[in-house]
Amino acid sequence: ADKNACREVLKTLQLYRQHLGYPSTMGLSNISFGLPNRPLINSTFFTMCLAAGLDAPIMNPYDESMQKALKASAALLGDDPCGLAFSQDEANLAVPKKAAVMKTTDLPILDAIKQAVIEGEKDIIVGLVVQALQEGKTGNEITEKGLTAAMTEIGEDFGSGRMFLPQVLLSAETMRAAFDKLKELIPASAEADKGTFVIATVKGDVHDLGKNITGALLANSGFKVIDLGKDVEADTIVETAIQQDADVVGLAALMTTTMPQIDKVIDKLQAAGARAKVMIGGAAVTQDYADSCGADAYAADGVKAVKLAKQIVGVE
Ligand code: B12
Repeated sequence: ADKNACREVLKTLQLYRQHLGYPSTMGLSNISFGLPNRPLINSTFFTMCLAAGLDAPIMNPYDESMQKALKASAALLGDDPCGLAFSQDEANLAVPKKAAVMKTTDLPILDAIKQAVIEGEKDIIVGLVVQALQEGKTGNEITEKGLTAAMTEIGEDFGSGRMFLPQVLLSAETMRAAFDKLKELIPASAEADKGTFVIATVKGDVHDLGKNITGALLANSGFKVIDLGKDVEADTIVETAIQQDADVVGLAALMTTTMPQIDKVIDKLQAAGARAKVMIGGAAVTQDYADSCGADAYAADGVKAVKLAKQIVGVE
């Protein structure tokens, strides 16, 4: 075999693309002639050729390793945005689809919303939320039984390797679209007189779905909610708490790596003499952690957060 053959082919493909720009086609399997493990050599060569600009390979479409190489390359070369198709494929291989998956639109409405979030069906989710409200479901029911239930299942599947990051991202976007519509259709309560609640996801952490839900529930219960967003510097949180004379500062952390940020904010609030009580939440946080870092309250979910906030400001 010619040791330069592979490099020459790649160079040719690149030059061809640069100077001529026509689609290119070529056979692949001669490259492995006489070598052991031909499928491996063929699929490796194939991915190199794709990166160099090959458009139409002549190959056996039923060859599984070539198919996999094609899909993985599409994910890496940006032809499969965010690697979503690749992730869905791999997830289906890891767990064959449950027997008969019903079409989203045939399910009862809250189940349909849950399934649409899991499947990342961004196009239909807003319509489903509107339909659920028309059917008399409340915002809380939709949030709890539809959106949060979906995310809980996604969390389990992500943790156990049945779902991958691109899919979680798509589901998160779908959930956000649903939630934004809900907020638009059910505006926060008019009198925000129960107290001021500053809420944020701590520095280094971009998880904000649960924080948004908690903030919306608080706003709907009569709190003035100042949402600083996600990945927020400790100093920004402390400054806002002081400027706004906040009653409560709510902090979300979803990762073990970002939990120490909670301690940081609490220390800085104390140093600055803020009167606000601190309430913490998010997947990684526990009551034990709250006790150890000196937080005033821990809420496992948004409904609990509202209850505790009312206790803190003395309206319940
Ligand atoms: C969705 C999700 C994402 C989305 C987030 C999208 C978004 N805009 O939020 C994306 C895809 C971006 C993501 C990225 C990552 N993620 Co992620 N993600 C999740 C997942 C699957 C669900 C989280 C969620 O939204 N749940 C639904 C909501 C409704 O629940 P919730 O957040 O818990 O909120 C409720 C309560 O906690 C509480 N609450 C929430 N906030 C607050 C705030 C206050 C003040 C209070 C009182 C209460 C409260 O009330 C809420 C409503 O009832 C979790 C798995 C899990 N088990 O949580 C992993 C998870 C949190 N992610 C994880 C990881 C590792 C990552 C990445 C590092 C992955 C990577 N390799 O890149 C990155 C991190 C990026 C970063 N720097 O932050 C790990 C963390 C592990 C750990 N213990 O540290 C988890 C646990 C998954 C896992 N099992 O490995 N992720």
